[in-house]
Amino acid sequence: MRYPVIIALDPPRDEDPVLWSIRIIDSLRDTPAGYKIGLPLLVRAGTKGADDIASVMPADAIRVADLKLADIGPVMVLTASAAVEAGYTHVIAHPFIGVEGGLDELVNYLRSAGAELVLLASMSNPGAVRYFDQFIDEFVLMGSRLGAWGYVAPATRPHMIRRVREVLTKTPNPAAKIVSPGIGAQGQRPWAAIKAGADYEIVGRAVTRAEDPAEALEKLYGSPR
Ligand code: BMP
Repeated sequence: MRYPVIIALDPPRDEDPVLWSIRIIDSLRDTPAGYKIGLPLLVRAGTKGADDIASVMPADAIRVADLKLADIGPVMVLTASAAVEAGYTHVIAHPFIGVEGGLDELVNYLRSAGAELVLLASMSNPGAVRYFDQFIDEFVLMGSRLGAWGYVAPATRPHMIRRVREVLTKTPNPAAKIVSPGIGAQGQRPWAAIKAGADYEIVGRAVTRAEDPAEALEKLYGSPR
């Protein structure tokens, strides 16, 4: 891993999602820390396609299934297990559904499958200020009780990343991971989230839509630090 970056594989509508993703992974190989797939890929490629894509990722890559789960426990388990069985190691869920009959069942499943929970602490879109940001402390404390591996926090609002890091210092796992989208296409500069306390920056279009993804990543992040 050369860059603390997770690449978001969101295929454009006019591309074959599997071929498109494999071309990008072939270009970047193990320079990013990991790769993230989400619904744009899954609904087009299915779990078979997601499995084919996971199988070309470097063995030690973080493989995030960005399902943004928000359902009753048993249904989240059905969805998450499809992604985990396709080779993904980290699953993103919404916190606002709460623990009982929701995230508790998801966490039990993930633990039994050797996979990790990533909870949205807030989101990168401007509208998240109105609702998500109001509950960020509670969501982080909830994640801590659940043993979450990490949190999504917005690179577009670095003070919210600092806030998550601050709340984490009051928990048994202050070194929980923070992953931050919002770099490039959403306007934030590379390294801004890392400087605010994130562990990984999530980058999609600024790299994946470039003619040469490897060159684009290098241009954004420069020499490794
Ligand atoms: P891009 O760099 O192209 O803007 O992609 C950002 C990625 O991060 C997308 O896959 C999006 O679903 C995800 N994401 C986000 O942009 N904001 C959030 O708050 C949470 C996300 O998962």
